[in-house]
Amino acid sequence: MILNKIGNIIIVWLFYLGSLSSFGQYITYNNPIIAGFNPDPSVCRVGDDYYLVTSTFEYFPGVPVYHSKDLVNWKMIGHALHRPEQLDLDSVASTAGIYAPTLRYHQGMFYMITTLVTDSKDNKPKGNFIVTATNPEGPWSMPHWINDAPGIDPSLFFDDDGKVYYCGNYTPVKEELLHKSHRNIWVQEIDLKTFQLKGERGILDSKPYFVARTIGSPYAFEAPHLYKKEGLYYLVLAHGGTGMSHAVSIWKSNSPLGPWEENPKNPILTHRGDLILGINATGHADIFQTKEGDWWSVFLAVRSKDENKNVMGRETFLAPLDWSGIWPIYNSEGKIGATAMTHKAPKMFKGEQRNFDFVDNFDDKKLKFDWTMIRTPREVWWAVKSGKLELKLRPDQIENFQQPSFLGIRVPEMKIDAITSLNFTPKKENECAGLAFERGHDEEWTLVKELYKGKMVVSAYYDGKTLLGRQELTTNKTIELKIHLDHFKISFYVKESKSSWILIAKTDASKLGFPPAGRFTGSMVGLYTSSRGKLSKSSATYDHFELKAFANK
Ligand code: 6LW
Repeated sequence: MILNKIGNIIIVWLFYLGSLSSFGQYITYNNPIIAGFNPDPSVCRVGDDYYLVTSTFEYFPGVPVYHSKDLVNWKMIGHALHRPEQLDLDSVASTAGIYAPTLRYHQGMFYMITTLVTDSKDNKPKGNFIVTATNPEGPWSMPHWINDAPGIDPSLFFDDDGKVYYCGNYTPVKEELLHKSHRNIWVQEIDLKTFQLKGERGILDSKPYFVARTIGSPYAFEAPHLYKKEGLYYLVLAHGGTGMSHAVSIWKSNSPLGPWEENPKNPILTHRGDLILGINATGHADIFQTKEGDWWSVFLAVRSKDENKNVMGRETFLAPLDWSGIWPIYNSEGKIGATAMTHKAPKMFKGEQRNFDFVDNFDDKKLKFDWTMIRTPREVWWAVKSGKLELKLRPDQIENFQQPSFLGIRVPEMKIDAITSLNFTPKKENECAGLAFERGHDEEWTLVKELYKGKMVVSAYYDGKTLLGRQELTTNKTIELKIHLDHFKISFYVKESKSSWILIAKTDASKLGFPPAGRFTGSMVGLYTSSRGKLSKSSATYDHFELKAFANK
């Protein structure tokens, strides 16, 4: 009996040790906290609840809203731009669309402020706008466009005297430009009844920074976020562009409109010149305090030891801040001014961190929030019913600037399997259905069932045109399709009932790894149908989709 009890105690203790960083020390968590394409994170706290938003560019719905109680596990609970009438992404180029959002909460209302970037010559509404909601799951309001608000990366700050400030960046006039990416920061009061700016504009000029630092990254001042602590105003911003030179710096002032005094220890966060840790491009930070009084920061980073080698894009990271002195210090217990793959966890975290696998058996009545489309849908071409997903075949193709029947999931690791089971009878050679893997507008691979010379086949294509391999099917029953990515090799498989996986093609995918600065988005993999330029009445059904992520492999 006593032995039994001791045995139980040992077992429980061993289980608990599994979540400790080292023998008897403390609980840790791993970065990224939200894997896959999730750049420009912004957080707000409401009591014990934390909400986070990220950028979505040409993807719909726009701006996912994540919720967490422990800062480590985040669940998508909806989107701030979830209705087509809120967000016109028709013909928007890849990496245009919705840029860096900021999320704030004030007196029962959530405010999400962001920028819609579209071609300067089109007639669409564009620029900076706010949507509001009393429930972060939605519904969110229609956009309130802000007049005379230049630049990108808007944010809001609620002062304790009732005033609210807008802050963003702008490009100086031509004569004052020191560099093609020279940007300054501006702050101005905003009236949230009319959603318009008022009063004078305060400027943080980056010129002294250019003069003082001939090396480093004085250009592209952006992502300004205002905070107040012990009566002082702090302006945190990013600079150096969203690639290898990305950094976060801070200024302080007695007034939200400046003048601003620079932290002599700037930048407070950067992985510039550091390829060893496997984390680069750290920047675009938001800072917040827990209910318990601890300070934390979310920011974007790219997992890679080499600037060209990342498939996921910019992801959301979390790092501890020590703000016991005047200036906040990132990672004061580790490498100061940096982040790490593993940090000591927030107090609320109990030790179990979710993985980034995704499974959908289509048992819900609606599409799960994780599914993402390219551009704004103008008709409903998907239906979830009786444990199946039905996708209509439409003329739009994934390799064109269109709105294809594609539902994608963010790719969360360098090594993944995406598997689906498909029921589809192509009636004409232009009809196809299966899986697609894409990044931005330039890289698309498709693995589709189609008719070829009167026979049912599964074909793998690059860019919709280059045939990589083809397998004839023996029956017209349900098939399984698999795309396997292993770093920069991508392979395509088919399986008929009872047979094993047949490899159709394996190819190099190193173009997926453009430097992050050139690509704001990340990779997506998911379900795809098309009637390739012609009208069709056909549809395909899927019973199952699964994305298996092989972490750190
Ligand atoms: C965003 C800017 C940036 O607006 O990249 O990395 C831009 N930071 O702040 C697009 O995400």
